Amino acid sequence: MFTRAITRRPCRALINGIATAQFGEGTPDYDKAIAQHDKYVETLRGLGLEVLVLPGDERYPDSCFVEDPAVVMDGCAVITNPARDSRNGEKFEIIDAIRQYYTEDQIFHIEAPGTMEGGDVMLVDKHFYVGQSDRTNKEGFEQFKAIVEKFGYTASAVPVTEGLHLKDFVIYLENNNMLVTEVMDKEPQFKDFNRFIVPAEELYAVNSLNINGTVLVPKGFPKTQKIIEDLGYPIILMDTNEFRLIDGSLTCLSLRF
Ligand code: CIR
Repeated sequence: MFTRAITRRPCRALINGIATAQFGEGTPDYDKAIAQHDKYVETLRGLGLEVLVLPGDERYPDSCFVEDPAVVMDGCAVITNPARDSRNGEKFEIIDAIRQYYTEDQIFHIEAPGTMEGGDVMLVDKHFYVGQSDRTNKEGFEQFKAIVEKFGYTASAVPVTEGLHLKDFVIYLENNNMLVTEVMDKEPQFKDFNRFIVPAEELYAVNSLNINGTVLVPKGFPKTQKIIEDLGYPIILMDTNEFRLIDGSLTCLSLRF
């Protein structure tokens, strides 16, 4: 059960966020992004979460994607080491927010040469699946595993061969249900889950977000919406179009705990 979330308002420099066009091309519109972000925060609050909204930080175009510079869990927070130069400093800016909820002995750091971003980290019960991607390397994974094992968690690495982060290609919904791409459907570690394949043209909608039983789903992906509705989850459709243009999706916009 989540009770809290940390978010950061988009900054005007958002238009310079890293973009691979994996979910479509274009430049985000700042005013629309702010409106979509406000709605996201309002939605989390409507689902009962206490939401901290940090101010926009113009030094870091991608800093509204707070999921990447930290990983939070019961009793422990890990400040990551984002792989891209333009994002690496975000790890220094998230820490004051983390200190509002965690004591110094609960806060850990991924150190170079390890790299890690939270978009690669997926928790299922007490097990972390960690994407080995362009952004999270083996060293980052090993450091993370050693930290979380002290708190009763386990961790395993999952190869991410398709694009940015693990959670762009697989999302755990609860009750053993998982949304996957064709590639993640074949991942041996996921064989015992109930896997639902999101069609390639709706790739962006894999990254739907379960908040205490209600699933936030990006607007405009009817097949994925139907999969989730047929599973019996109440859903809320979210417009995240401006974030999509720079590879940002629903989970990226918050740290939930
Ligand atoms: C980046 O490339 O780092 C940003 N433009 C998008 C980050 C998305 N974050 C996430 O999926 N957790």
